[in-house]
Formats: sequence, structure tokens, C-alpha cells
Amino acid sequence: MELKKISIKLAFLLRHCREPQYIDLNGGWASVSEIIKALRGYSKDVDLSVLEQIVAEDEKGRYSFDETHRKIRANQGHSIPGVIIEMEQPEPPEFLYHGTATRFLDSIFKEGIKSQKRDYVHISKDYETAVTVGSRHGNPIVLKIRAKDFVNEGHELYISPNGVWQAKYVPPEYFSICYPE
Ligand code: HQG
Repeated sequence: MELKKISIKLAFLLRHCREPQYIDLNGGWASVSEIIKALRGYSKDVDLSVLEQIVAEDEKGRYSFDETHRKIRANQGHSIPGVIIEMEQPEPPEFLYHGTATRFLDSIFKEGIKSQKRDYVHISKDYETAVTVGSRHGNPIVLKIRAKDFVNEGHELYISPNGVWQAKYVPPEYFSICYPE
């Protein structure tokens, strides 16, 4: 089985799988040997070196090992309730971006940007990344978020270990439609 497909299964196990419960909620870590066992159900060739290659080559840095390589986790994107990944809260740039699809706009402007099934709303550092994220859902559109004001006015904004900005919720007063310059 090609690495891309194994990586998709790995993302499912580490971020979304409820049954069986592999994940230590505190830190989001899973045992590498358990994960290898589970992935062998899909491809009998999976071993530590395959996981090491996936972790090293993932274009978004989705996963990391602990220092012993006995534990592995997804750095963000979980839907498993209660997973706590320690995240930093650096000073944000003035603006950040959220990519979505045009069909969600009415609802987003009414309700704000919600995390939906995931633990956090994912926020991109640039317009281009946001277009890519939004395209996954249909006709993309980018919302420009007043990130500095958001934080200065008491809201929490985090950055995941692989550099994705995240918030629990973004109220409508902090964003507007962003058109390319
Ligand atoms: C939308 C990928 C209606 C929201 C990407 C989004 C990203 C609303 C969708 C990461 C809404 C949720 C996350 C509201 C939010 N009404 N729709 N009030 N509030 N939405 O997939 O941000 O490959 O959970 O705009 O690169 O698209 O998984 O989030 O369109 O970084 O590593 O509801 O997933 O990374 O969709 O993507 P998602 P997302 P990975």
C-alpha cells in the first residue's frame, strides 16, 4: 500500500478514531506498537521505518514521535473529544485567514466560524493556504481575520506544534471576505 494511503489511515487513528481507544488524551500520544498493529490490518508491510518515513515526509508536519519513537501523535486536527495538545500563544500578525466554501458563508456570517467536528477552528497564515483549505469543501472563499484585535480583546489564539493557528471560535465581528489583491 502506498504511503499516502497509510498516512490517511494513520490520521484517522490518531485524530478521529473512538473505538478502540488508542489515544492518551493528555498529549494525544498513541503507542507506536499499537498503531503498527492496527495499520497492519490495511498493509502488512507497515513497520517503524514506514511510520518514520511518513512522519519525516508529511508535507504539513501532521505527526510527531516522542524522543524514544515509542509514541506517536497528530499535532493538530483532532475530533476525539478531550485531547489536550500543549500549544503556544505567540503574538499573532495583524491578519490571519480562514479558507472555506461559498456555500457556508451565510451560516458563518450568522454564527461565526465554528470548529465543527474538530477541536479547533483552523486558521491559515496566508491567503494562498486558505484557498487550498477552502477548496476541499467546494468553491473556495477566504475570510480575513483581525487576529491582533481578536487577541487584544481577550480571545485565545494558539499555534499547533506544526504551525497551524487555532481558535475555539471566531465571532463574526472579527472577519470579512478577503479578495485577492
Ligand atoms: C466550516 C486540513 C457553516 C469551515 C486543512 C470549514 C486544514 C462553518 C468546515 C484542516 C461554520 C469545517 C482544517 C458555520 C465553520 N456554518 N460552516 N458556522 N463554521 N464552518 O475540515 O478548516 O489535511 O473541519 O469554514 O488543511 O476546512 O486534515 O475544517 O469549511 O488545516 O491536516 O466548516 O484540515 O488539514 O471543515 O480544515 P474542517 P477546515 P489536514
